[in-house]
Amino acid sequence: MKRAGLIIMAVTLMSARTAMAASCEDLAKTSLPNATITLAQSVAAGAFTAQGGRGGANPFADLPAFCRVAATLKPSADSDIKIEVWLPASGWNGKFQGVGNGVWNGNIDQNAMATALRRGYATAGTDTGHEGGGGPWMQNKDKLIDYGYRSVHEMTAAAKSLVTSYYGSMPKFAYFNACSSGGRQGLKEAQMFPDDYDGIVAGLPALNATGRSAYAIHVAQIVHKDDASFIPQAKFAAIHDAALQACDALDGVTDRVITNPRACKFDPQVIACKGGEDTSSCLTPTQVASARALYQPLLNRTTKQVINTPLEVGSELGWNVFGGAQPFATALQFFQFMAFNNPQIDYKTIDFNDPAVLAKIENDVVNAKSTDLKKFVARGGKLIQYHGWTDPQIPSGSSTSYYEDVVKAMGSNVKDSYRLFMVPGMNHCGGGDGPASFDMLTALEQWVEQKKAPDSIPAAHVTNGQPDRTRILCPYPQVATYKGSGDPNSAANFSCK
Ligand SMILES: [Ca+2]
Repeated sequence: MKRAGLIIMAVTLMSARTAMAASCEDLAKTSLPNATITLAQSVAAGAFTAQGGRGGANPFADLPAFCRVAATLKPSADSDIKIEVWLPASGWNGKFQGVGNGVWNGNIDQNAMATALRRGYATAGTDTGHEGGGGPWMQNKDKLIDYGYRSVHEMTAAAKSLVTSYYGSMPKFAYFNACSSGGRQGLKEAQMFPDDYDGIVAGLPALNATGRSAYAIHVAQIVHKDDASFIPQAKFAAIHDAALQACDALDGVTDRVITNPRACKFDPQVIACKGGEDTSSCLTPTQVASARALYQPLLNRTTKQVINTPLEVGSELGWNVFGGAQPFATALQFFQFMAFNNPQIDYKTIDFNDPAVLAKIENDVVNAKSTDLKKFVARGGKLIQYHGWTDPQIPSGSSTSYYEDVVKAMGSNVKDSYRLFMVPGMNHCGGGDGPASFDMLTALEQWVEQKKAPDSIPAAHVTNGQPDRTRILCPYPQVATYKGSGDPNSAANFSCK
């Protein structure tokens, strides 16, 4: 077995890197437009460690040998985009995977790159052109464009060039795979640079990043209107239990997961405190009013248009994100640094009826709301989007609304190129009581490479590394429906309807 494995490895190595291939160190001489290559270095298997990391186990100890390239890209005079490209020294799967970032980005996600590398991918990541979170850089038009969409596009072009130089051939397929702000980056790619990727996984995309920031501040204003309006975190479990009481069984399985929150009517009034009491298991009248308001969208009062969809029934355990003691930091940074150049802004004074504020919330550089996927579809691109119904950071309605808007704009045949999978009981990029463990990239590979469209995707709920419940995820608007008999913890007893 060992000998056969060695021979296969040798053949792979030979077929992966042709006579045209450059050595890793030679990549430093690659000519890339508007770019300076700052590092081209062979890294031995297991030798890579995180910068600044100390103590504890090295999370990269299992990485195979790879060629590590770093570069700085300057598509505009103010740009300062850092990228890294990692190229497997052997066992390359012939493909490229771009990875994305979370929140306001500002660092290269080496963990996501490592995941791609372990699967044999050549991979790239970027800091999107600035360091750290939201800040004064947001007032710089070019830096905002870099963050909004240009950095990922430029990274992709540079990475494909380096892949081609190193292996002597273009990647057979290119994928983008990320969640949160990275999901937003994926949608931006499909909308603006349809030739960059053959397939895109856009998880929990912050596609309405600015509207979401407005909604988070709106929630903070509700719960901090006065002391009585605030809902202490100790009460979230009681609200969640009451929501489950009202909605959990509607899907035929009582499992603390609400399969379709939209099918459910829940009024937090059901746990109103009686006779002037105030305990962690009930809500005072003002707290009932706050809780009701959190389930309502933020509307433009003049046009009645939805600025952002609300937190969904089932998300209550995560309400400290928007409804905690302090406003959601990412949302506040949007108003401090991007919408207004005022780090001292008092969030309580932000008036969502003020046309000047509303105008700032519309931001096509950052948001990814364009429903025109025609070019991406025409070139054969495939897009898998997913979102946890109980996401407390990016209310999941932005994904269902966007999907519905795309179908409206492009017709229902768009499902041959674009599918949305809503994940019941999943929080932000994972976690929760639902089946939050799944492999969207494999589903995408099969769709792109074998034309096998994902009619359902296997998923599991995992406890201590062990799956204790399997389910299927279904293309929206279908939902995983219990067949009515058999083990409800087995995916085999569910179908998409
Ligand atoms: Ca249920």
